[in-house]
Amino acid sequence: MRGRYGTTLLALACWTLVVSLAAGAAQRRGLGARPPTSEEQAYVEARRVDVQVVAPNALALARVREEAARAGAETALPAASRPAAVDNSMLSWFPPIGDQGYQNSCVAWAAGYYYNTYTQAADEGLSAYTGDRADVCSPAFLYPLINDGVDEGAYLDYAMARLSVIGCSSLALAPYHETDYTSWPSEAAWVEALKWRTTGLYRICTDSATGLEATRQLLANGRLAVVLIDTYESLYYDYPAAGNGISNEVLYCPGGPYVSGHALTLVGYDDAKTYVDLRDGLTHRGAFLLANSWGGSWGATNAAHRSRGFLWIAYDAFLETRRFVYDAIYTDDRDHYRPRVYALAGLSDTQRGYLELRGGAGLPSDPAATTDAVLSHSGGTGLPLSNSSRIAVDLTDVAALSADDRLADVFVSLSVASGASAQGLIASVEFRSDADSDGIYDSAPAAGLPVTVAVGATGYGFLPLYSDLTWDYWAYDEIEACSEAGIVSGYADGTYRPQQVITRDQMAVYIARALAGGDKLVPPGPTTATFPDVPPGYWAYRYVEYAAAREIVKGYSDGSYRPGLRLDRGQMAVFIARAIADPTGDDDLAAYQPPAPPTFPDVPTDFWAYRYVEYIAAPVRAITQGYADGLYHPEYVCDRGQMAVYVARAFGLHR
Ligand SMILES: [Ca+2]
Ligand SMILES: [Ca+2]
Repeated sequence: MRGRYGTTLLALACWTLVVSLAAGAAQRRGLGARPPTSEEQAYVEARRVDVQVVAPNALALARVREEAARAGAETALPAASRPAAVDNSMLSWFPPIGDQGYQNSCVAWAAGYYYNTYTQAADEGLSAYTGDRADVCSPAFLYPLINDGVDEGAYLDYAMARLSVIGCSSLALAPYHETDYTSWPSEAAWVEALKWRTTGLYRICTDSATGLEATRQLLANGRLAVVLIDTYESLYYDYPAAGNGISNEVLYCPGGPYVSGHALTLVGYDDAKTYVDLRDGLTHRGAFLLANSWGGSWGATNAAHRSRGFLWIAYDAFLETRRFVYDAIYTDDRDHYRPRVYALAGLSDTQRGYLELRGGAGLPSDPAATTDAVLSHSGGTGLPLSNSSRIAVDLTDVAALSADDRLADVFVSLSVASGASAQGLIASVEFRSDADSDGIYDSAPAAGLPVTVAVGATGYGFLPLYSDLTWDYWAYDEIEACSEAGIVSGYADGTYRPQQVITRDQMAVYIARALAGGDKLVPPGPTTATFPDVPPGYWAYRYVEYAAAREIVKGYSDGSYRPGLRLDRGQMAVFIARAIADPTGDDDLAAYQPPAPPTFPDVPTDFWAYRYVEYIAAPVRAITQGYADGLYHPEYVCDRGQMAVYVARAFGLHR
């Protein structure tokens, strides 16, 4: 790879020249493969895997047999792993030759239009060759996201890496206009792009015979790859005319002054393709076939002579001492992929290039997993972003979602990099999930939006388990733990109502469920009621009876239970202490020696619930710590948030 961008300075120096040439030429052909930014280089190097050998697949071996059959019955079946010639552009998955015009979007044409169209068409059985705009990937989706807001090209490997994170939408939803290189995709395009996400990023170094063979095998396997080439004037102006490094439509060495970097797509090869290298005067064999994006009237034809737009590059050209064609880059695909969980984020900012947007699962303060950045140094720092068009963030890889689950505890995060001059805004986030994979998505909004995000800070759009909670609510973990254990559930409107005060009948329900191991395991209760004010028909009858049977509740001295009475923190201590004692009730607690002096000044030794409060406050249990003022406040009523904390700690429940 050393030397790949050895001509960077030259490339930059030549850039003005290229633009002026392009603008003045009769045929204005865009180019646009530029070196990576430092961020792009780090990103790619952290993910790209080098491949030395490609094993033949079933298609390659079938092609070998076909080739042998064509050659005649007298030819023995060769022990080859690939045929002598392959042209994947003949397959129905390959789109018609495209034309980038004078926009420098070749990278998006190679990675998006050719590579990903073909890859997805092969996966999903699409007839991309018809050019149906719904079946081909759009360069206009990718290019504005990776060009830094200017029409000066993009980094090929990074474009390929982006396919695995954001995918690429169809041309139908992201029409291509050669004058527009800054408009970001529509919401519909962002969403559609997700189904065509790839995975992985691979490089075959093509500066050796083994690398070239691996590349040929990849093509024989029915795959494509993209490649960067230093374009010289003979290619830019003269190809396919012979002379100056071109013979029999084969480019075998650079000719004329350097013009610019250019991205092309490897579609095939032919071991028998001949050309005469004027430097040695000898006939050589073997060339790769590449698709260009300079329209169908340019270049060579493919094997079917169905279309022009192609270019042959000699095998040996890859091995030139002074490299001008570089490595083969490709990916794997996600088979028949459809996202199960994604978010739509409505974001506003005046400098979109400072934003970093990603998804995650778990609490933002302690995420279980986060996605790759959907936006990062994207599209130029000088251009704005409006929340009127939302951006899709695929959460499928990070969000655990079983078939009957309601989606919760997922988020998108927006960071505004330091250096920005204005804060960002998360105006809205909608989460969509398709747990049963029927293609119909449920929808839920993030809580607590809009959120402004200061420069250098990160903001979140979080989907809580209950719509009235935020991820930083003090009892969030415990409420969730109690919910997962089946001890408490929310209201029909999706709220939890954490500040709602609980009553004595409700507390019996929570305790019974916690002890029994779920609602279904709480028995119906006896035929005769223990408390006259909790008769067999009462809604919480079986729970109160369950708690009474275990001596967790004893009722008042008049024999009543007073089910509708609000539960205070003194009573809560009694419920909890008796429930976690072994056996339940007061037997075990009788031997308990509370500390002296009392832990809380407002729960003295003669307070009626003294030993219970001390029992649950004991460091070994640490179920309560009291308030910041050092008091326990036994007279305060308990709300549903506090209850969840008591129960989760008492029963060792964790999210
Ligand atoms: Ca796919
Ligand atoms: Ca569904």
